[in-house]
Formats: sequence, C-alpha cells, structure tokens
Amino acid sequence: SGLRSPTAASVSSSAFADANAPRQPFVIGVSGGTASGKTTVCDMIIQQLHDHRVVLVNQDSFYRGLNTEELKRVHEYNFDHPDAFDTEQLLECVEKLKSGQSVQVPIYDFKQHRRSSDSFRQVNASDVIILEGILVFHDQRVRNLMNMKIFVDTDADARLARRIRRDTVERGRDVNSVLEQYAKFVKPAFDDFVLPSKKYADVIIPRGGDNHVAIDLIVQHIRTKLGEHDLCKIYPNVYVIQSTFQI
Ligand code: UZR
Ligand code: MG
Repeated sequence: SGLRSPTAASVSSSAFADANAPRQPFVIGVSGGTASGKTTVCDMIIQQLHDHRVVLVNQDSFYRGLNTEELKRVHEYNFDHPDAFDTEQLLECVEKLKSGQSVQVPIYDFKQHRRSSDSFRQVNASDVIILEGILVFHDQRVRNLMNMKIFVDTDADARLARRIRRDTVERGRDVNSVLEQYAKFVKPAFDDFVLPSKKYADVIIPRGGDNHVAIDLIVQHIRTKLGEHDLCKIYPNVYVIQSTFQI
C-alpha cells in the first residue's frame, strides 16, 4: 500500500514546515446604517472571541479632516458620502494588517471634524481584523479583503432615535442640527450608498446588538473558520496527508 510511501512522507514534512509560516488574519466587515448597532455587534463579537487576538478598525478613523473653508460651511458638508473618507489609506491599512504588519490608524475628532495631527493609534497584527463602518462595502477593493461580510439591519426610526441621543450626548450637537443633517445628508446617502451595499453581505443581522442568537451563530462560524484557516486555506497539504493515511 502507499501508506508509508516516500510521496506521503515528503508531503507530510512540507506540510509541517508550512505550519510555522505566519497565518493570514481573518477579516470581517461590519456595515449598516448610522446608529444601527454596528459598534455594539463588533464589541459583542470581540467579547466572545476573548481567546483570540481581535482588532477593531473603524472606517470613521479614516474621515478626511476638513479644511478651513469646509469648516466654515460645515452644515453643507456631506459626511455620509463615500468621498468623505480616505479610502486609499483605509485600503492600505487593511492590506498591511492582513499581511501581518502593524499599522498607525489616524485619530478623528467628531467635534472638531479634524484628525489629530500628532497622535495615532497603533494597531498590531492579529488573528481577526474587524472593519466597521457605514460604507465599508462600498469599495470593491476593500470588500475583496474581507473573509466575511455582516450587515446590521435596524429600522430607520430606531436608528434616528439612537443617532439623536448619541450626537447630542457624545458628539456635542443640538437636536435641530442633528435632524437637519439627517434629512439633508444621512438619509439620502443611506438610500444611495449604504442600502445598495447590503447585497454584498454574507449575513444580515436584524435588530443589531439585541440579536444574541445571530451573534452566537456568527461567532461559532468565525471559530470554525479560524480552525479551517490553519488547515485548509493556508496549509492545504494537511488534508492530503489525512486522506493518504485513510487509504
Ligand atoms: P456611525 N459624522 C459626523 O456627524 N461628523 C463628522 O465629523 C464625521 C462623521 C457622522 C456621519 C455619519 N454623518 O452619519 C456617521 N453625518 O458619523 C457615521 N452627518 O458614524 O457609523 O457610527 O453612525
Ligand atoms: Mg459606531
């Protein structure tokens, strides 16, 4: 029989040599409308994956800082349009993380609409990278880096209610300006850019962070994929050995 044939032995040794090679992180995209519960869903996934190294990268960090002219007319600025983000920089950042390098993520100030000029957040290589934001499925190149795409689907009235609370409490706005901005920019951009990107999702979670069943299922799937990742995707030879031994 071919059980201990030289071929099987050589496949085996090369497979185990590869086992020391760095493993590619599993990249998850989490999208959905503003205040849909994206961050909550991400936090719950991270909590449940406590035995793995997980990093969260927020698309918000890649908002372009506004210049003086734009700041004067901030009420006319569309923060919900894809052009409001530096997508090239986001792409480069996720590519680097995926290849195992650490990166410096900009720090964006929602009150000043500016990036911090001197400080960054250092993000190290990890097992799982979660990329979160309203438009993370918009750019095909960014989408292509994702192993799993999740869309958080929460009713518009629930999102608006949360948005009002969050922007007044955390981002220093008054209710009128939040409502005005919502009608003028947030809602139209949701219809034009965010909702159409839902079709790229692998999983759609209704009710966001309240949906514990969906989060449990997603975490189970990620765990399976992290295991499979080692054996199947990165070290396909491992399966060759198993089938050889089963003869
Ligand atoms: P999430 N946004 C601001 O309100 N101000 C800024 O300086 C930058 C962004 C808002 C943006 C979008 N839009 O709806 C929201 N507006 O942040 C995205 N108007 O953040 O995904 O957490 O809802
Ligand atoms: Mg958020």
